[in-house]
Amino acid sequence: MQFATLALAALASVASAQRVTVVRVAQNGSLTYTPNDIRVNVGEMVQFQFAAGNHTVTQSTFDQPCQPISMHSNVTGFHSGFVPAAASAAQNQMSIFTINVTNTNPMWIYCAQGRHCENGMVMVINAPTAAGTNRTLANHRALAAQANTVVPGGGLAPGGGGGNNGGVNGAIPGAPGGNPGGNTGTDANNNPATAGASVLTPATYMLLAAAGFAALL
Ligand SMILES: [Cu+2]
Repeated sequence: MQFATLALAALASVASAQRVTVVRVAQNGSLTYTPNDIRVNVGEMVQFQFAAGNHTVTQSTFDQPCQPISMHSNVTGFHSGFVPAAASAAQNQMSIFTINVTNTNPMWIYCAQGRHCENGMVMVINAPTAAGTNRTLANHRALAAQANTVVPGGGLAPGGGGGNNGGVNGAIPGAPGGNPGGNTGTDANNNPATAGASVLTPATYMLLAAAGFAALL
């Protein structure tokens, strides 16, 4: 209880200075991020709340959905790790993962669990706005349906796989020499891929009392 009170106080002090956009992960057990297409200004935060299941919040490029951005650019990107919501819920708590947005380049995000990404568990922060752009969330999801999920540092996700294992495994991020280093990820303006965000908390997520959370919203 004391921890929960401290955590709430810490968050409240931050929230008073910065706008926080909340994204629910697996709302009602669905394989979704809600909302999944958001605009966030530089200096603002996005807080992912893990509502159910065991999911991740992981950054990819537009062109290679379901795979870490580090596989296809020289950007490390962010990755929440796997977050089992039930473990926190059993303690009347909620796991969250918060990023601080540091530029307005598009950030494409997927869940690295199983085939969630292939099944559409993707989202975007600051999608390209250029007239006629084909780099839309709908098109990204269509690409994701054809992808093979890769877990950062862990190879193909359970249930992933298919025909491209050889090529994919050769570039697993975190493996020695595995980062190709090329700026293959670009946005509509042909800017190199950038992480665009920093992870706010030293640990990848923190726990917060569910009751205190409701009071904030
Ligand atoms: Cu998932």
